[in-house]
Amino acid sequence: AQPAPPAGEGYDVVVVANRLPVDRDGDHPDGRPRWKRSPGGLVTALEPVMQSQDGAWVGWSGGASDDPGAEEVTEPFDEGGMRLVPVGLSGEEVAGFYEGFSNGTLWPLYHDVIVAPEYHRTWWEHYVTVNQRFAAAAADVAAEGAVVWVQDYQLQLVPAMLRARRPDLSVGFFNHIPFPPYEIFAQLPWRRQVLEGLLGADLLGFQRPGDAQNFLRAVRRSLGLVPRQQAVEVTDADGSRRRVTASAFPISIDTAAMDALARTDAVAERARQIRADLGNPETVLLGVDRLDYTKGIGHRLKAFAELLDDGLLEADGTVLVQVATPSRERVEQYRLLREDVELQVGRVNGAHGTLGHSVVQYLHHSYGREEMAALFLVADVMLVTSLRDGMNLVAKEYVAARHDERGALVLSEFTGAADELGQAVHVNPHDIDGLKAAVVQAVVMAPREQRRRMRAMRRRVGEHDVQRWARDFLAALRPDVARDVAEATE
Ligand code: ADQ
Repeated sequence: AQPAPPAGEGYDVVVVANRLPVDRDGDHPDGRPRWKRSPGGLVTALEPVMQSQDGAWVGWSGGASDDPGAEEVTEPFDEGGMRLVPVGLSGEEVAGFYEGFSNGTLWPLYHDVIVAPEYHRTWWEHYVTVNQRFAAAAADVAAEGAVVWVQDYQLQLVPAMLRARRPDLSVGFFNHIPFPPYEIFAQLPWRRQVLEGLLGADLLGFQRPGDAQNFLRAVRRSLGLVPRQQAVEVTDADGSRRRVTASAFPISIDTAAMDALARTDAVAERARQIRADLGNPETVLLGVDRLDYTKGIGHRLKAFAELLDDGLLEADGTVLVQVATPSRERVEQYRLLREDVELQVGRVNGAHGTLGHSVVQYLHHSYGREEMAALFLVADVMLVTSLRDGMNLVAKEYVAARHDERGALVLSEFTGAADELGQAVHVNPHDIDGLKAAVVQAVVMAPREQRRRMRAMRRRVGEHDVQRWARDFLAALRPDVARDVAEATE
């Protein structure tokens, strides 16, 4: 074990995540790297916590992969009121730890094996090495008795590695993706090591109660520990006993910020312009996803194409806008997916488009928050058809943007969001006929019915925002720190 730093040194709250909360944005004239805050709710939620508490964020700067020319930043620096501690990865580690074990093994395994996970011992070795590096970096900056909050599936070994180095810390872990049923999880050749890694935490947070149950069942089946009331008792190397709790903390969005943005004149004007550019169609359907095989984009396009074929949707008056953010483009499965989706889009447009009118507008870009808010306001029907999704924030963003209480949300029951948004039109995306019926139901939904459903969903997302998610997790992990944050940010 590494000794705790001398009193008064180190940071009281440390977040450990695969990525730092900033993206490289070129250089200052004097050659120092310039940073811009990355979009995303996690940063927004944790910023007040970090700023009120002396916070540090440990993560990979992403330098080597995004821009092969850029030199990786390795020295800690201050930005946005927190200490940022970069963890460096070699090219081989990016391939083995990130593209390999994280995105080629764990991601498909934890999403119902939609594509086949690959098991490679070299990838696992990189995963262990890199997790050690993150744990060491966090152990170095954490103050005596600090709270360390580890994020997501790339870092499942960090909790135990951290505890071995620094038993004085309170360690939390949040899994942003599903935790699979044991029958699937059991495929993993390193299942024991992963469970033991996670059990280094005091509190394990999952998106849905079902994910927490899956985890506890895996612990029982694989390690023979018997859970009681969402917790298991573990014995550490020094013989001391400790309780580990696993429960659901459904993540959310910065609801007030999305609501306020969608109410601005600039966004309203942009929404009108987008609709006009689309030819003022009667019905606009929208999909917004990372281009990922978990999102069910193919199922959505198939249902849409059949509705046009059947004449249940009019090609003339209908546009499907599909925004597909480029993602993980160096992983083979993602390249194949992109080809499939683009082929499908071409087919639908070939069959139903006319000169000057494409029925599918396919956009393979990333957009700013304003453009996203405008798109949400344009969308009469929002399509979220994931085959499996930890939460799905797009569904919540759509609801938060619709201050006019209009629009209809078609939502896959395989998302975490479906647990909370009971008034959406729920679908099983594998059932193409059911999906088609749900799309039609959403397209013809009367304004009164839209309003009734949207109001209820807006109430839920309004009350359960990402700030509350962070507060609830922290309160369960360390009530004293949660109280300090509450007082400082009042
Ligand atoms: P993701 O799989 O990335 O997240 P999601 O929850 O939908 O999925 O979040 C995507 C975010 O990216 C949203 O905020 C969305 O607005 C934004 N986005 C998508 N396409 C964009 C584009 N073209 N331009 C700009 N922004 C875009 C993982 C899990 C989810 C879980 C989250 C959070 O897979 O299930 O909800 O983490 O825990």
